[in-house]
Amino acid sequence: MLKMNVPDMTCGHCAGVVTKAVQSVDAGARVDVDLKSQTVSITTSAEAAKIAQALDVAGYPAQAV
Ligand SMILES: [Cu+2]
Repeated sequence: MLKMNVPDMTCGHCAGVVTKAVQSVDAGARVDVDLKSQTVSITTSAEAAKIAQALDVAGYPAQAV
């Protein structure tokens, strides 16, 4: 499981965009967003770098925690 910090994620809309961005890399990824801590837990076999890149493109730069 990957854990990423996404500091620009502040509301339900952001959470939806982030979830879609992750699932554009791996449609079967399980994405758990915690808005309070601005972290995303992702269950996927995709590379972390690819997911980080997709989040970047979506406007939500992420850092691995
Ligand atoms: Cu938002």
